[in-house]
Amino acid sequence: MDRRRSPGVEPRPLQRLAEDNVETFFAEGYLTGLPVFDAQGVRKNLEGLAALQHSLGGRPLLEATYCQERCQPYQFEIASHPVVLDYVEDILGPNFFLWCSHVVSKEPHEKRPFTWHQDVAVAPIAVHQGHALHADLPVSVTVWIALDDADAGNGGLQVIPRSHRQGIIPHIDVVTHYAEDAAPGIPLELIDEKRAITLSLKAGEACMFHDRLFHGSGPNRSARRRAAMVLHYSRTEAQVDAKIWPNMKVRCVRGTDRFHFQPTWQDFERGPIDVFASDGADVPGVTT
Ligand SMILES: O=C(O)CCC(=O)C(=O)O
Repeated sequence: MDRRRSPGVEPRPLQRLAEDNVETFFAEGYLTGLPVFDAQGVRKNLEGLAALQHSLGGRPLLEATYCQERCQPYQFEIASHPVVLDYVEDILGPNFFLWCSHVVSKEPHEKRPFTWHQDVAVAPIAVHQGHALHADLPVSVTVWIALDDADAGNGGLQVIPRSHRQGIIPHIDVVTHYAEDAAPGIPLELIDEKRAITLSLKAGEACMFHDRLFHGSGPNRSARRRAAMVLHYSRTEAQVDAKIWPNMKVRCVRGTDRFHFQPTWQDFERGPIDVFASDGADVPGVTT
């Protein structure tokens, strides 16, 4: 008998980042092509996505699922997948929480792009006063998991390599060629499109990036849907600005939270959860 295994307990597959992957993350601001789900996992994710969309009235899931991991086991299951957490641990260290997950599903021919932005500039989350971080380290990392195959044809994620070294850029309301609505973004004159690359990912693969990396995505010009699960994790020294996001609760998904700067949740709640509004307004895209 293999004495390292308890009877009935499957060993957890570890897919740690190699040292040179970690170096690449800090040099380029991102890593891509990370395997997470096998074919069976991909199928299960798509079934979960269809059920989630059905439960939300069948509407396109561009905004409706922000932070709904507190009430949607499907979202939480993906966000707490051990392989994902292993990757995150290799960048953030042993203690971190999940503060937001959401599905970005670009339906065929969806015109709306995601404006170029830095997650650190659009999310009011920072290291608590009294704690300091080395300037190269992110407060948060984002993991973007392809639920469908994603590429330049269907509005795959775009990044500007090494842009995370440009500091935090004040964001403005940006109107794009494709959408009339303005969304917070990096002023277009600061975007060097020639340096942008599109990350092509197969369903079940992920990319992860630094919270200062410039990223966004164009319209879906194809007949193929492009759905992704976007996950945001922060080291436990971080705190959300409660004046801006008063209902934000996080879940420590790896290690321990010694600080408790942020309210946490344990059991699934009845949803949808309204995390952003301070004035009782609805979660964008979600009706209560
Ligand atoms: O999935 C996309 O197209 C972009 C998502 C994104 O940038 C974000 O959620 O911060």
